[in-house]
Amino acid sequence: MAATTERSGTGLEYKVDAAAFDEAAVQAFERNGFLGVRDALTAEETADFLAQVKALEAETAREYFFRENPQYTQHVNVWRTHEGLRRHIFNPRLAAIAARLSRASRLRLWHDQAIIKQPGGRPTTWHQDLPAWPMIEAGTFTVWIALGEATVTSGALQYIPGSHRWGRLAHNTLPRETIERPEGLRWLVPDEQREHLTPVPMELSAGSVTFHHSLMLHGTSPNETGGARYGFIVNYMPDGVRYSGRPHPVIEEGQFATFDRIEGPQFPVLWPAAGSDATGRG
Ligand SMILES: O=C(O)CCC(=O)C(=O)O
Repeated sequence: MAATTERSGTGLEYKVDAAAFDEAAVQAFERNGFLGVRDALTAEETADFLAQVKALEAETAREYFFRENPQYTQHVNVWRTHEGLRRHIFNPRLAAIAARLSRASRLRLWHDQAIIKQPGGRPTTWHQDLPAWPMIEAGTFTVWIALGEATVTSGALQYIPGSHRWGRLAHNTLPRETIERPEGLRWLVPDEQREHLTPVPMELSAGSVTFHHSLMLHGTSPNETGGARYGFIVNYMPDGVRYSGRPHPVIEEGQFATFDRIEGPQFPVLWPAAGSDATGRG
């Protein structure tokens, strides 16, 4: 795929080669806290990825963490058990873009998850990721991959630009009914930001992706369509991020002491990718 610097009306970048993410693109990511990339996966990759995620749904005996709630279902850390999905999760092109945007020289996998919003799925409540994660540093971040079309009607991600610079916010102190509504956002953010809350929806075609910072405020509308919204998340972690002591499903009890670096074979290095050169084209 050719890399271009064209911009669409939705603010998505068309750049698909890490080398095309110049200093201005990196600074835009740092300023806004998110960046969409159109057609980051090929049609073949997306079709194979989606077929494998649909196969996960049909499994009866799961050897990975699975959770279902009124917002979505999550199949977590499937890279450990599903060889065919691992190649998409370890995709060196995505890891190269992640390394470029984060300016990290070495990135590990924090965890992965298939995230499926069924028809009628409730809004994903406004939140930041970091407060739910067991990390001291805020460097971890996400790529959300659309495996089918994600629209406002089906529950596309929405962001509050710049909110990653507002610190850790206390969404756990507000009930779900409050923070699933855009008005509820007002009670989460610093007082001086209350009048400046304009969510930016990231409508994505299948194979397009959006990256966001771990302190980015994000949520979704409900899925009002008749079909499931299929997304897949890869969470990247710069090497050296430390454990805060908070329990988390992908960390075993006693695996780390507070302030230990989160590392080891359960958190594999995705960048530099095995067999690639430092530009991420390999
Ligand atoms: O897919 C969703 O509905 C929510 C995803 C999310 O919260 C995330 O990417 O951190």
